[in-house]
Amino acid sequence: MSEEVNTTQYSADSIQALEGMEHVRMRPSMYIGDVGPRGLHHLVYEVVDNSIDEAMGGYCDTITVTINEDNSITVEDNGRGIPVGLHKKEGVSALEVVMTKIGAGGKFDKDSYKVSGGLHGVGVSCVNALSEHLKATVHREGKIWEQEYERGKTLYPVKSVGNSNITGTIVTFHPDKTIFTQTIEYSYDTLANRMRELSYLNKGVTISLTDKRRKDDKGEFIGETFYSEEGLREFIKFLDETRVPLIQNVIAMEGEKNGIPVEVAMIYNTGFSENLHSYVNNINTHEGGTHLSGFRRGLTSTLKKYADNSGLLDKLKFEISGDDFREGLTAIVSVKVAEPQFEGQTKTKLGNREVTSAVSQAVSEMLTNYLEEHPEDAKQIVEKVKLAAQARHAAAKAREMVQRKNPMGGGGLPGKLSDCSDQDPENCELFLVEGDSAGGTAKMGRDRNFQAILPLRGKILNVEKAMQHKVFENEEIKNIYTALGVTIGTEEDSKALNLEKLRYHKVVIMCDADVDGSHIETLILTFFFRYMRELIEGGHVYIATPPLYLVKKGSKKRYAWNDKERDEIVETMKGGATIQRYKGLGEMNAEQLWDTTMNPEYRTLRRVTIENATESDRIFSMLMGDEVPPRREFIENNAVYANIDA
Ligand code: 0RA
Repeated sequence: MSEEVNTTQYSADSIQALEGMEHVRMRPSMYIGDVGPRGLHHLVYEVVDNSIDEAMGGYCDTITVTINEDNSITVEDNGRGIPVGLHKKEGVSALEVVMTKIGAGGKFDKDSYKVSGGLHGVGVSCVNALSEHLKATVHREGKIWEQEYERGKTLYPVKSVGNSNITGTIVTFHPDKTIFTQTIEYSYDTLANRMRELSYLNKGVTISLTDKRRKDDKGEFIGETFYSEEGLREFIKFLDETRVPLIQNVIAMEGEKNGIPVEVAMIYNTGFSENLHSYVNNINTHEGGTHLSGFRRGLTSTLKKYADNSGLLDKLKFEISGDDFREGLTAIVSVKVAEPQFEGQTKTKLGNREVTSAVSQAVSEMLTNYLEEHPEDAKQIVEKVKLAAQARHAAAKAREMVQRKNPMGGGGLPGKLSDCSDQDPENCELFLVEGDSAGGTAKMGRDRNFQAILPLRGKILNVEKAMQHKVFENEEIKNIYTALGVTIGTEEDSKALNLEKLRYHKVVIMCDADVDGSHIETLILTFFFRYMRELIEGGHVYIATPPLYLVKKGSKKRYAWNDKERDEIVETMKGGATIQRYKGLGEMNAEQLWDTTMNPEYRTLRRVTIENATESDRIFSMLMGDEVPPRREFIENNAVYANIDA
């Protein structure tokens, strides 16, 4: 492992190490993606990943993560402890090398599935470089060892500070405020979601999270412990909690194919959406890739063969397509790849060719067995596929209508759209407004040069409960497609959204700031999430934030977006102020709407992002699905945007 015998290069290498750390501080986004909330949380994942690696090697079963009162983070594991002995090549303790040399982590453990150049796996040294202070404590060889750093610079050589009869590693870091200028406040929910996900992906490992900034009613710190006995099997149950299962069991397998560790779990539900989630080395591959292609291939060929042999599809008049096998399917594919190649816009698409057949074979074997052993379930699945094929046929017709009406196809824009005059999509904004009356106000208030208005009638269709053809037949939804100028199908993927002719680069959902408004907002977001996810991923979807109050005194007018702001304004006006609560957009006049909500100079738009597709999927199916109790609980907890980070 660490002790390579080569002393000649030591000085040159340590200079390089320093340069490496400086480089991380100069170009942090190159290493952790960005320096906003995402990058901030990435630091934690980076440290936890190291402990997970230790757990995957079988050396560690417990990881604890603590958000300390001052927003510093402590990650502790009961692994072997980072080696502290002399690293001959570097001439210092191995611990110091791990903590201060960019890219050193992987060298210690050649067998681990480290992601180099990917999203994670840049190493704990990166976290060190981006922390104003970091302390590493190692329990190993009967002693407690310690070293501290400031902005990646070692404060003292590794020293022993006491005796110990356990082993493990403890890292506490304070993110550097001068790097993370936007915020250094950790989100409990974001970390909890990731720790939960990790516990499903690495069964048998206990991961607990404690938030020392907050206490519950009993005076105890907020926290959760995540542990999964069954891994992906349980993950599927968690994802499909609010859906109605079509078959009795989760179908799952775990094993190695062509030297690639593959884990797959799937179930069918009575719904219509396809929910595929894929991971490589514990990283969510949002853009899919070869492992997902392998899954699809194995699924399609196995089910096709079974259906053909069973004669269940004999009377079907049209060809079954790959999509038909995936309606109402929730599946997770998780592979471990030694040298993953990541491609795609966000570098979350697996490119390694050899993975396709490994996963495809694994799925074929797993599914063939299951279908043979569960003929009743097999029948249910084939029947569902048949229905899906019929519905797709109907949907294709409806979709053609959407395409034909496309402006570029010569069909003209929707009558209800008040378009803007600028022709450059980059400058243009489309406001989706609830109701004709608010639509009218927005039309008067807007800057017609670059702002277009599309009023939507009342409640839009709940796509979570509708079959595809109903979605494409829906007037409001057709209008959204036509107004945006987007079509379905690209050269690469017949189902992908084609954004080439997108007519507005900002699509703004503008609803009342009340319960109904937020419901409509969720309906629209559900539609975007299920049918236009690429639009969200492209950063084109925004939510407008109309004010809640107008505070007036004489000719003085101020707006407030929450109760605290309102009270502060009332205070500064020193008595005699009148407060108007806006119950809806309709109560504002055009000028007020422009001033507060539409004028780029003063408005606040929240960009909708998909922080965690797995979690968003669950939230949408819960919010919009059939089962009422969890939805009510969720809405009562009032966390509609828990994972739609805007
Ligand atoms: C390389 C070798 C050994 C342990 C580790 C890495 C290690 C790294 C981290 C990072 C966080 N927690 C960790 N725990 C262990 C040990 C090699 C040996 O004992 O033979």
